Amino acid sequence: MEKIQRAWWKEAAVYQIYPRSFCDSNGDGIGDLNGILQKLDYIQGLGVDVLWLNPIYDSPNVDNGYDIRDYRAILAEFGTMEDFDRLLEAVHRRGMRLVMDLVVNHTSDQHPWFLASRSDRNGPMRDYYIWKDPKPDGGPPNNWGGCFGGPAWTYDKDTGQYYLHLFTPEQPDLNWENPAVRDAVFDMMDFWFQRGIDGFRMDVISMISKGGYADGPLRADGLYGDYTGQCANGPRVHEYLREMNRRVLSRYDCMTVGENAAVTPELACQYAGFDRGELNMVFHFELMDVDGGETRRWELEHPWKLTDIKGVMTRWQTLLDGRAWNTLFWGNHDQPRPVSRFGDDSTEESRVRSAKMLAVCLYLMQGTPYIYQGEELGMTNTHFTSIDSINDVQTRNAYRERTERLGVSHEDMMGVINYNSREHARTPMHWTAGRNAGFTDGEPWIALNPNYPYINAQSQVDDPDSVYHFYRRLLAVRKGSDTLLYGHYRLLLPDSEEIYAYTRTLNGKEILVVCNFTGKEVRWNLPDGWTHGEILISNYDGAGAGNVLRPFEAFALRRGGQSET
Ligand code: TEU
Ligand code: CA
Repeated sequence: MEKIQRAWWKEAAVYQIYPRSFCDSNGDGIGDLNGILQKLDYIQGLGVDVLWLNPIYDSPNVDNGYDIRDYRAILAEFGTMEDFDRLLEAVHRRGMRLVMDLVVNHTSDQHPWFLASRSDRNGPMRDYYIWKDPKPDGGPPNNWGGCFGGPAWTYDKDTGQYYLHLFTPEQPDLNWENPAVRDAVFDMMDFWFQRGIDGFRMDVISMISKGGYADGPLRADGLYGDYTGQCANGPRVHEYLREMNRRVLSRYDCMTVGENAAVTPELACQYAGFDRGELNMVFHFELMDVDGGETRRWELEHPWKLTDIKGVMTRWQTLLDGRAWNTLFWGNHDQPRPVSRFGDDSTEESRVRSAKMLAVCLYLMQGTPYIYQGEELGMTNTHFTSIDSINDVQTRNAYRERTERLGVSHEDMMGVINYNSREHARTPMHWTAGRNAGFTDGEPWIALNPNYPYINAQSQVDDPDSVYHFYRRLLAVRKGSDTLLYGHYRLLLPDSEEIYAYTRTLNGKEILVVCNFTGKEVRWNLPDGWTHGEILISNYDGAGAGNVLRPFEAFALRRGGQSET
């Protein structure tokens, strides 16, 4: 018998909440902590175990909370520390856990550390951030461009130096080489663990150790150099994470997930290896990049192939097995809506069918599922006609840079924004068919997707055939099966551009997962030995037997005569 290394965070499913867009309890148009509190029954009903909240700390909101002004205070729009404690208590009372976003690659430029740092070249906090002298010609220290447009360096004329910001100028990078910075961060993490939280999702944590400051290779847009080679997976990143683990994480029964840009499966086994004393798991970007959605985000064409998805997932499933733990996600607050991107939202029938199919395909693999709010309803991309209606700083900056400096037309740019902007994920959650989808009694901070009258939680909770109920059943099936939780993954039909099929195997037990990624009927044959299998879940009635898969058909089958116990 193969021994299973159990952990609660391996068996859990995570529900990601973007608090600003989840539920507004006081009519100011902005989602808040009391709004989340009101929806805990709904969340628990889905069968998830962990809530991950995007940043709720005090922030000037240049990047919706990813620019933190005070790590120990709640953003006033979201509520108070008392509201937070009440929410945490209610989550725990329900047997669920709560994970916070940890944003410590950078702070807001309004953080007292940065105000002090920028005020005095010789002051004690100067080295909290990364300051460099200008080049002899007065220009920035190197050619790096920021992830959200413009150069990665901003000049401070009072002190005559440039500071580094991998994102916007309002998000200066902390200098992790300074032990005082690490002390301050670890202290702050401890503050939240003492309040009772259950873990952290760590924003761009693979970037905290900078390896050098030479010019980078020119990016595809030709405007700036790419910093990834020197900033991602830098020389001291594992040392820092081990120190964090030793000093903070190891003292709590917590879960951690790093957001690791430019991580490979090999590197993931270092960041999240079972014996490494760093993190529990990492988010990689390879699935989000099968259509060029990350590395070529604003290019006009974004075709993808099923064999590329299989290639990515199979490598991660195989190389991490027994060594580290996978995260499973089709989207998050930085991505367009998965059913619009990888499924088919063109008709109601295909939307529902393909949303369910995508869930079967991914969440029955080995790893912890992360479900982004609204995905369980099959929420779709919306439609933007003007850049002025868009709030997201990345999208706005990209629009400006590409129309003004690269000559891209308004129509082309809106076309790619309508495919790929992170704004699609940030439209408010659909609760009801009523005014503002029940998100707010006031004026929503961001326009709703107009399809809420027919895609909303209320109607789906009442409908056993809904995407919501399908997610609920799927998570229950996963949780009830050690084979699905811990089994080994093996890909079938590697060359098919239509069918994704794989097995999960553990101690002689076997489950087959089959998904038709197309909106057409596809001929296929059940592999030998599966004809008397038991259907664990299916998005059609009575599926699986014939030699045709119906449009977006998906099911999981347990080998005949086997049971879980
Ligand atoms: O995102 C990090 C990141 O790599 C982003 O560049 C992401 O890939 C981008 O949105 C898509 O091109 C994290 C957060 O998830 C994001 O919301 C923040 O804006 C960013 O860090 C800065 O804190
Ligand atoms: Ca509010």
